[in-house]
Formats: sequence, C-alpha cells, structure tokens
Amino acid sequence: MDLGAVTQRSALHAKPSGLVLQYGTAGFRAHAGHLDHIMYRMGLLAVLRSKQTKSTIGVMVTASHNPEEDNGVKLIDPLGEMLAPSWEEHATRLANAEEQELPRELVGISEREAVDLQQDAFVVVGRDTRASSEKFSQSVIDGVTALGGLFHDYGLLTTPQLHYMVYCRNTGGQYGKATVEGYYQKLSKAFVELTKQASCSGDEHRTLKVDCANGIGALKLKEMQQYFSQGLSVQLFNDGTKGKLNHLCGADFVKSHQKPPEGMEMKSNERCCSFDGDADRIVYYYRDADGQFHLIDGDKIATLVSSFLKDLLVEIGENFNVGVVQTAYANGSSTRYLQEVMKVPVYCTKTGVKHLHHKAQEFDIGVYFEANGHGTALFSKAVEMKIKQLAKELEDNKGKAAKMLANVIDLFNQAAGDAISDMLVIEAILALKGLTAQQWDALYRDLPNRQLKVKVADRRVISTTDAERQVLTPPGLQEVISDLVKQYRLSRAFVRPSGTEDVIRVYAEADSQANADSLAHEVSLAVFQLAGGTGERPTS
Ligand code: G16
Repeated sequence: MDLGAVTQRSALHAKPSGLVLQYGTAGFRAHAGHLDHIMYRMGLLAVLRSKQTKSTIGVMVTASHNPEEDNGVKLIDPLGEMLAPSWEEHATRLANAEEQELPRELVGISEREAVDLQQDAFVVVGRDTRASSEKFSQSVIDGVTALGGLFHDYGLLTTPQLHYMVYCRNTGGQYGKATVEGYYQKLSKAFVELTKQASCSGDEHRTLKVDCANGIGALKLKEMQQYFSQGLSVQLFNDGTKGKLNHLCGADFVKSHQKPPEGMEMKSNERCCSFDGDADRIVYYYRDADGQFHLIDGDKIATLVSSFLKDLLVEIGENFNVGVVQTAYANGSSTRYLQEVMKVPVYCTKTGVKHLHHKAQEFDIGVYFEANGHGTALFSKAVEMKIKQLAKELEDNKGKAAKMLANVIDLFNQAAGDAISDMLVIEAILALKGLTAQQWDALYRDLPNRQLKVKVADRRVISTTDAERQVLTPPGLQEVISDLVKQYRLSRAFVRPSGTEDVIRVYAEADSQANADSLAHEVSLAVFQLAGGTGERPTS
C-alpha cells in the first residue's frame, strides 16, 4: 500500500477539521459542500473491500430522495447488495479520521479484515444527475487509483443499475450482461414475453404516466422505452428539462404529502407513478371520478406481487415458502391483509433496504417493500433453477404459469429495489390479471396515516428497539407515545432518527385522517420537548 501517494492525493480532498459524518441508512448523505473528502476515502475503502472479497465493488454517488443541494455515496457489495455492517463501521471511521490519521486507519482496516494487499482491486462507479455528482465521481476515482485499484466509470446510472452491474460482473455474466444495453435487453425481453400472454390488451392497461422526479430515471427510461414499447407506452413528466430534482415531485414527495406531483396532468382514472431521484423507489396513484387522489404505495405493491406469485405457484403445483418483509411504516391494513386474507407470513425489520433484503433471503421467495416504494422480490437459486426447468418441461396451464414465473424472475432486479424493474413487473401483472389501478387499490383500504419530521439538536438522542417500533431513549418518551396512542382508535405511532436526513421521523395511523394528523402532531410535540427540539415548535 503506497501510503505516501494516498496522503499526497488526500491533500486535494482535505477533510474539514472536526467534521463528523456517519454511514447511515444508505451510505453518507449531507450537504454537497461537506462531502469531497468522503468521496475520496470511499474510493480508498472500495479498493480494500475489493481486495478482501476478490470481487468487483460498486461506488454510487447519489443522495437519492434528498434535495439537489445534498449528495451522498454508498458502496455496493459483491452480489449487488448493500455494504456489510462491519464495513459500514470502517467507512465511518475512515470518513472521520483527521488527515494525519488516515494512513493509520487504512492499515488498521486492512489488518482487522485480513486484506491481501497483493490482490488486484476493481471498482465500478456510477452517479446520478446532481450538479455535484460528476466532480464527486472523479474524487472517488482518485481514491481508487491512489491505492492502485482499477476502475470502470459507468457515468450516469440509476442506483439499481449499478447494483445490477456489480451482480453481473461477480457472477461471470450469469445474472446478465454488465452493460446498460444488457440491462435494457434482459428486463425488456422478460417484460415483452410476459405481456404477450395477457389476453386483455385494452389501451387503458398499456399507457402509463411517469413522474421522474427530474432525475436520472428520466434519462434511462427515455433510452429504454424503445426496448419495451411493444408492451407499454410511457409518458414522462418531470424529466429534468426544467424542474429541480425531487422538488415538489418524485416518489418521496408523493408518498409523504399524499398528493400528486407538480407538473403532471392527471385525468380521472389514469394510472400514474413516481420514481425518486435515483430511480430506486416507485409509488403509483390515480384520481377517481370525483377528483379524489389515491396513493398506491409499497405495501400495495408487495400485496400485488405476492398474491400474483402465490397464484402462479398454485397453478404450477409447487409449494415454495413465500414470505413478505416490511418495516414499521407498513400500513396496519396491509399487514392484516397479508397475514389474514393471503395467509402469508409477514416480518418487520428496521428501516433500510439492507435489513429487508437480508430477511427476504431467508425464504424460497422473499418479497420485500418499504411503504415508501423501495423493494423487490428475491428467488433462491434452487427455486430459480427449478422454475426454469419446469418452464421447459410442463405443458398447458402449468407450463404457461411456469414460463410466466421464469420471466418474472428475470424481470425483477434481485440486486436491489428498482423503480424501472418494479414498474415493468407491476404493469405486467396488471395486464395479465386484467386489473385497473382502482381494482388493485381496492384490495384493502389503508388506515389513514401521517408522517412528520421534527428537528432536534442531536438526533442520536433517540434510540429504538423492536424494529424501531419502541423508543428506548430519551427516558419517558415511549410512555408518552403509548399514552397518546391509547386515546385514538385503531392507532399506532412511532418515532425514529432518519439515517438520510438530519431529522426525527414521526409516523402515526388512526381510524380517521383527522385523528392520524392529530396523533402525529401530539407525538411531534413530545419529541420536540423530550428530545431537544430546535427551531419552531411543531404546529398542527
Ligand atoms: C433510503 C433507504 C431506504 C429508506 C430511506 C429513508 O432510501 O434506501 O431504505 O427507507 O432512505 O431512510 P430514513 O428514514 O432513515 O431517512 P433512498 O431512496 O433515499 O436511497
């Protein structure tokens, strides 16, 4: 390890003294002005991780749903999954080491992780459309080359596309071809095959309005649409030609404000969806004949997907174990519907794709979605092989179902939640089942809910347990929340520190929207008082 070169190059990416940042829910996220040293250091860390795993590692420069002024970076592990927790700790230590401590930290990580420094390293880099992202991806590459690593810069990519590239490269191309073209072809082929089998091909099922959050999703969907146009025509809004990234649009805005994005014209009963800034989340929605807005979030996506998969398995005659993974944000009605009507086991993990993904890997088929629209389905290797074999052997309806399932397996991005892949899966299912968005929405009725944010001096004062459903500290806060919850019917509330924004998140649900709003407000006040709120007191 040429520590001289590392230190010399680091001076060009100097850490602001005293700045402390943490590898959060999805990597580092902060105002772009604070991040150059983090980018360089994540390039260094990616080289060590690549040497240790003898695999290609990904580095994605994005702050996903955060505002344009922010940015962020995360590492992608060999099978396209999020970085292992022990390496998240290394990332935090490396990011916070003062300049003179940097070489010692690098040596420390290499020793603790038994990194073979003679091993070659290969890192792939991708970035979103933020103004700061291009320069930051160069800083990442500076870090990679300072430690003698080789790299490939994919340039502009959606986050899930980079996850896919890493997975393809580390499976010798078995998962697919590690090019953007390869991604478009694999997904589109599966989608077109699936939709060919749909008997109902009315126009109303085959056009979709997509709000791209003024982000990378617009560029990639524009490139990709020619590949699947046989099965679906998409109309793009907020494509980045004029609006600001994630501003009054995108999946996070639509989900948290429960209203349509700006810049999209919605006629009644038209099917619409929103991606977030790096196209790893999707939510659907429509207006009914009375002009009322209806959100179809990640919970309903999980329900649609798992019921479709279960029906196919029944048709094929296979009894694989299917599980659904959610977080505390899952609407209570969705959990009840999955458990009581669909009879599917449901598990709750902490927020963050990494937690859901790992839980989902425990099943033959694991479906995971956060309510905010981030998710996918995972199929064990044995299931995938069996289904692809059955697709060749079986005939009639069983054969048809096995072929469908084989295509669904190819259509999901199993490396990460992916707005484009999920959109195509949903469109295929709706077409195959002949369902409108309204019929899908009618599967169950969401409990009214509200999400709020509270600013506190230090969000680490709140710690939680029980998959973030209970507060441990500060003392007394959980008791107040529990007492408030008792005052409402069908109610639930929890609070947790965000891992991507400098806020405490508050979630409440109850029997009416007014009650959910009121409960969320009262819980926000309790957080403000007991956890060191700053600025204005929350107002209702
Ligand atoms: C990221 C994570 C998601 C998480 C979201 C919000 O999404 O990948 O798993 O739900 O942040 O996390 P938090 O509530 O901790 O801020 P994205 O789309 O921003 O990458």
